[in-house]
Parts: sequence; structure tokens; C-alpha cells
Amino acid sequence: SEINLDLYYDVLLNLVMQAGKMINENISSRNKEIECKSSTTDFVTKTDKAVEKLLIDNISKQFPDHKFIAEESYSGEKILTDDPTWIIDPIDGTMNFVHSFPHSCVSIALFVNKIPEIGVIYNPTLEQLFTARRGRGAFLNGRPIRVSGKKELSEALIMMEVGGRDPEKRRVVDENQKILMPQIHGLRSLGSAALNMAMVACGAAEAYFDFALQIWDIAAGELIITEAGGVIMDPAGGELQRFSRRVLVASSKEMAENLIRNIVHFYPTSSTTY
Ligand code: LIP
Repeated sequence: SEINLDLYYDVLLNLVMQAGKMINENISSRNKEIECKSSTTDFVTKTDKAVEKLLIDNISKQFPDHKFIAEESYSGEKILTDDPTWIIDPIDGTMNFVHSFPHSCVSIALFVNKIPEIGVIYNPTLEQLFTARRGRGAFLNGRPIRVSGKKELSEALIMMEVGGRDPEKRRVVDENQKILMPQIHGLRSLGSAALNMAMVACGAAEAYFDFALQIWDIAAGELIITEAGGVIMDPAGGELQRFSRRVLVASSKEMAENLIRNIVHFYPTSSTTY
């Protein structure tokens, strides 16, 4: 059937608001029905599952030929086709959600012909709605956002996640902190890849990089960062590989290059959470 991006966007925004309500109704609960997934720090809750079901059930009812790549029902296939494909993280920052730490979001992108057309990241607890349509700019609660444009590490607030129990991942994280701290303004981690990317997009931070993500953590952020004038690439330089689990976003090409020159790297060898 015919592509109608305006319609898809309206349908999505409506569902995202409903998803936000579900997150807010449950984030303060002390009984979230938590299960472990790939490791003892990788969780899913009944709310992750309920939000994903809300989104997939409603979108597929209205657009039966659309495809999904969604965290809690992922087939493991590393393939993005030309078909309209919704890439969904029902709760990015599940660890935060489990702890009632108010930095969780729903993150959704729509790709058509492998090109991101719609990106939405919503933190319902802080009422921050980041949106982008290809070619139309990026917005926070309806107001246009822009990266800071800064170029030098000496003026940068850098975001990276400091978690991970795998010894090699820990070595890389510790090493990067040691390398960066003396050169930059500061280091921050929100515990959500999507919200970290959103912070760079709105100019609140200069860069974010990570080595063990999944496509649904970064799919909406990709369009939001580029529409906000930022760059996205592989953390070793070169084009973003969407299934590689690795990402770097920055306020400018120069900022990205300065980081790439400095950081040490981690290449995940399994599909688990590190
Ligand atoms: C999480 C990320 C977090 C990252 C974790 C994990 P989830 O997503 O957003 O920043 O460090 O590896 O992927 O599991 O909460 O959707």
C-alpha cells in the first residue's frame, strides 16, 4: 500500500503518549515484575512487554504490511529490508525504570527503504518529547533543537555509559575515563542510549559513544541527531553500521574526529549485554 508518513507519524505520537502513561503509572511501583534476560544486569519488566505489545498490536492492525524490529520480540535477524520497518525499544533505560530513576524513555524509529523517516524519543517522567522527520528538523516538545556545534574536547561534556561486568569491557571503559577526564569539561551517563543521544542533539552535551548497544537503542536517535545538525558514525570512524552495536554521535565532525583520535575500542563478540 501507499506510503503515508504524515499518517504514520500521527498514529505513532498518539501511541507514544499512551506508552508514556504506562511508564509513568509503573515507574514508582516497588513491584515491577522483573525478569533477567541475557545477564544479571539485563532486565525486562511487565511494562516493557506491555508497551511493546501496545505499539506492535496497534501499528500492525492499521498497517498490516509493516515490519518490526523490537527489543522484547526480536528474532535475532540482522536484516533491515526496504519495507516500512518500525524499530522499537519499549523502555530504553530499563535499569533506571527498575530503580525508579527518572531517565527512561520509549524510543521508536520508522525506516522506509532503509532510510530513517521518523524518530521519536519520549521520557514521560520528565515530559521530554524528542521528535524528528527526515528533512524537517528535530524538536523537543515542539521547539526546534540544534547541536552545540562545539569542536574541541577542552570545551566538551561527553557522555558514555560506565556499566558492564565483562572484564575486557570494564578495561576499555576505565581506560576511556582515564584518557578523557583530564581533557574535557566533564563526563555524564544517563543510563539510556536514546536519552544520551537526545542530550547531544539538543546541545546539552557534545558527544556520546558506546560499544555494546542494539539497533533499537539508537534507531530513533540517528534521525534526531542528524536533523539537529550533528554527526553519527562508527566510534572508530567511518559510516555507522546499524547492527554493529557501536555508535558515536557528536556536536560536529571535528568533535567526532577528536574523540576518535583519543578513545580505545571494544568490539562485542556476543549478543549479550556486557
Ligand atoms: C540499555 C541502554 C544503555 C546501555 C545498555 C542497554 P535497555 O538499553 O540504553 O544505555 O548501556 O547496554 O542497551 O536494555 O534499557 O533498552
